[in-house]
Amino acid sequence: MTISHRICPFCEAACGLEIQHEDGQLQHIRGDAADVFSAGFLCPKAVALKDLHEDRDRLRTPLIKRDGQFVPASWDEAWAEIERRLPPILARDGGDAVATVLGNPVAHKMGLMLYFPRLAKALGTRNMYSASTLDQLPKMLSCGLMFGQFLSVPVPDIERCDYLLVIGGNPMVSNGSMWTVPDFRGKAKALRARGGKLVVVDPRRTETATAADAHHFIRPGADVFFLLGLAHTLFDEGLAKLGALESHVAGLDALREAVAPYPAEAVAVRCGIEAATIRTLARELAAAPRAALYGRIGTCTQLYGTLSSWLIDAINVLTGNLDREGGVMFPKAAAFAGNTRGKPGAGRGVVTGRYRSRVSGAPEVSGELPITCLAEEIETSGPGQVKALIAIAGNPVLSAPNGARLAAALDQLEFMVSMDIYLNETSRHADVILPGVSPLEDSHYDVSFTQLSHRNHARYSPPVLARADGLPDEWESLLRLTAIAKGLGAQADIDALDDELLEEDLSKAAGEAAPLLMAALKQSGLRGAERLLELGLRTGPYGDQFGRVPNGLSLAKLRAAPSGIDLGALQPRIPEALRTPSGKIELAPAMLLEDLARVATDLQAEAPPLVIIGRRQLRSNNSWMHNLPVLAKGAFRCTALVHPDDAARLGLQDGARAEIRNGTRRVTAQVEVSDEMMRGVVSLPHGWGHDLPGTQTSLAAERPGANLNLLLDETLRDPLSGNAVLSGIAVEMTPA
Ligand SMILES: Nc1nc2c(c(=O)[nH]1)N[C@H]1C(S)=C(S)[C@@H](COP(=O)(O)OP(=O)(O)OC[C@H]3O[C@@H](n4cnc5c(=O)[nH]c(N)nc54)[C@H](O)[C@@H]3O)O[C@H]1N2
Ligand SMILES: Nc1nc2c(c(=O)[nH]1)N[C@H]1C(S)=C(S)[C@@H](COP(=O)(O)OP(=O)(O)OC[C@H]3O[C@@H](n4cnc5c(=O)[nH]c(N)nc54)[C@H](O)[C@@H]3O)O[C@H]1N2
Ligand code: SF4
Ligand SMILES: [Mo]
Repeated sequence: MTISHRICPFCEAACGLEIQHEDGQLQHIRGDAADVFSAGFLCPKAVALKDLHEDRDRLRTPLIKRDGQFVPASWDEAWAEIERRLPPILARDGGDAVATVLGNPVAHKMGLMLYFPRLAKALGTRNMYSASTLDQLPKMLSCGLMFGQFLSVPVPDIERCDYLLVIGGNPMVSNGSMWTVPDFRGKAKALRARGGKLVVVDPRRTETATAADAHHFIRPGADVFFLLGLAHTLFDEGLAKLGALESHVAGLDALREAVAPYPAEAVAVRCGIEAATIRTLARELAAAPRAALYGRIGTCTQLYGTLSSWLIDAINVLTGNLDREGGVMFPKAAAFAGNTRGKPGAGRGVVTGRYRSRVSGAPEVSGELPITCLAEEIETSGPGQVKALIAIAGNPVLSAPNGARLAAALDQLEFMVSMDIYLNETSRHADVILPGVSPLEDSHYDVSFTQLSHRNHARYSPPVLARADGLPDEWESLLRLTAIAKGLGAQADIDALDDELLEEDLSKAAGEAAPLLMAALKQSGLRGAERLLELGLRTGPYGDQFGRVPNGLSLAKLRAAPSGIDLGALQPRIPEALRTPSGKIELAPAMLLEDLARVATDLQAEAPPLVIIGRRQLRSNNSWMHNLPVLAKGAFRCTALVHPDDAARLGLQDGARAEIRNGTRRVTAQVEVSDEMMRGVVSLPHGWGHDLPGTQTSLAAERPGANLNLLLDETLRDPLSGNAVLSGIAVEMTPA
């Protein structure tokens, strides 16, 4: 029996697991009690790693579509097919004709994270899309504008916090997001045990709300009004105290002026929270010795996502809680963090709209365009039309609004490649599917989540099990696609290409030191993603700087610590972490102040009688874990939750089916009546709808569930970030 360690790849908590196996067979999965970061915590999904590894539906060989049918193919055949079909499109129509879509698991796969930029550069396309515009791009944009880097996202320092206000997040179920915090439940319990307070603002009395000291319903999509009311109260009642940040902010007066029209009394009806409650929450935030305001996906996936995300951190600044222990703080990751590179304290900041989407004119943000623009970019002819697509670990046919339109558009493509582990709702449209490897067959380091962790740490997982002969690692597949895109051919020497691209990077980043670094890296014997990790770690803020800092970090050091290396509690990082041109925290970026005009005209809007929101569930993860037996069993979870008063008003029966409509769009779902819903709000989880033809996820198809996103409107976006609106869409509901 062998025990191996693996960071769980399923959600952002990134728990350290202990995996027992024998002769290539998995025996047992449990939390690694010695893990320096997660200390043994795990959730039921971790155990499903075994089901995933063994799932017969999981693809192990490439598939090529011939006469409309997928046939298994060798890797050489798959590469040859791509070589035959992709370069001619690039040559004829240019890079923009080939779009890329990245899905959520990319963030959980070191090889995909580190090698996608290679492919993107080789394609030279502006048509880059990802799940970020269904998720966190508003937060990245507000943080980019305020702090100068898209991933400079301050996270609650929960272990030293006395007051935590959670808005639009349900970390008890999601296990935290844009905030890597394994065992949120345990940490929240500890916070309360030491006399602290947890407060939740959410249209549903969630699992997190149930465990909190207080919960307030909020009208979906109305967070910006609530937050303006909070900020107004802080100024109005003389509670705005910046403390140590005083000399590091710009725009305080402009912020005061911007929120002036929004006293709690003026926003209360619009957000559904009484003025007295808003004022009390502002006073509590200001009075707590150490407080954190944390907002997550509910505050992003709406028309005012960027404004809401901005106000959350502005309020953390106003209460003196940004960058102080027990407030919200900036992690200092061991590798890859933009806010640890370059000159500390100031930088170029971020800009958006360097180009715009061709059809709707949506601005580029962080190098991408809104995923809700993809269908129209495929459908609309003219120069720059998308003719081919490379989809990587994404299932937008289920995960993006109006997947039916996207599915039809995908069928119009001349060529599509999916890098995926299943033949599912999206990959069925591909001409070639390139399977990824099981998470137990590759090595891992959390490129992103170490930048969002509640405590600094570094952990590396080597492969648990050997890969079948000839099965490439995903970085190798990306590099081979890169070679094809660069015209080097399907049989190119990708190791030589890897060296060449790394040399290019090094000479840009390290100048004269580049040849020495390259020599050292070659000497390490490492390849691909691991070699980039070695470079990131050794040149990172804790690195050994290739020998110049004795005892500094390197991959060898991480390998020698299977349960990880603790790098300590978060430390204050202002001004060092800032990369704004002013070297200040920008409290009132012009783009955001201008956008407040939309808020002003919307202040009096009336609530529709019924709006829909989503819901995450512990035994599910977006669209792709419904095929794993250990998670799929038990009560059916894709139900429409409605408040008893709404059920009575609409004639809906618990357990019966109802039709939910948005104009001509409709789905039917089983009703679950529950007073955990706010009146006038129905909740249906996303990621379901596994009843489409041509997929190969047999267990998921047995209980397909309803696709929430069929009801949503792909034309609704936060104009600044391009993020889709997934919350608060008006619907009608009748018994089916
Ligand atoms: N209405 C509504 N819609 C939502 C949301 C919501 O809250 N409400 N949430 C949004 C959010 S936050 C997100 S992140 C998106 C997620 O949506 P997507 O980014 O589309 O991701 P998933 O649905 O998780 O699909 C992941 C795909 O990756 C494949 N996959 C899994 N592991 C691997 C691997 O190791 N390698 C490869 N190559 N492929 C792999 C799976 O088979 C699946 O096809 O959904 C969004 N959609
Ligand atoms: N078990 C499980 N864990 C997951 C995932 C999963 O699918 N399942 N997905 C992962 C991914 S990709 C992500 S991005 C994270 C997301 O992590 P979280 O943001 O914690 O995810 P949710 O549970 O969707 O929480 C969003 C909350 O916002 C509320 N909400 C909806 N609309 C509004 C609104 O307009 N205003 C406010 N204030 N609240 C609103 C919802 O009721 C819900 O409670 O979770 C990750 N973890
Ligand atoms: S909480 Fe997330 S990372 Fe931890 S075991 Fe569960 S799915 Fe894996
Ligand atoms: Mo997400």
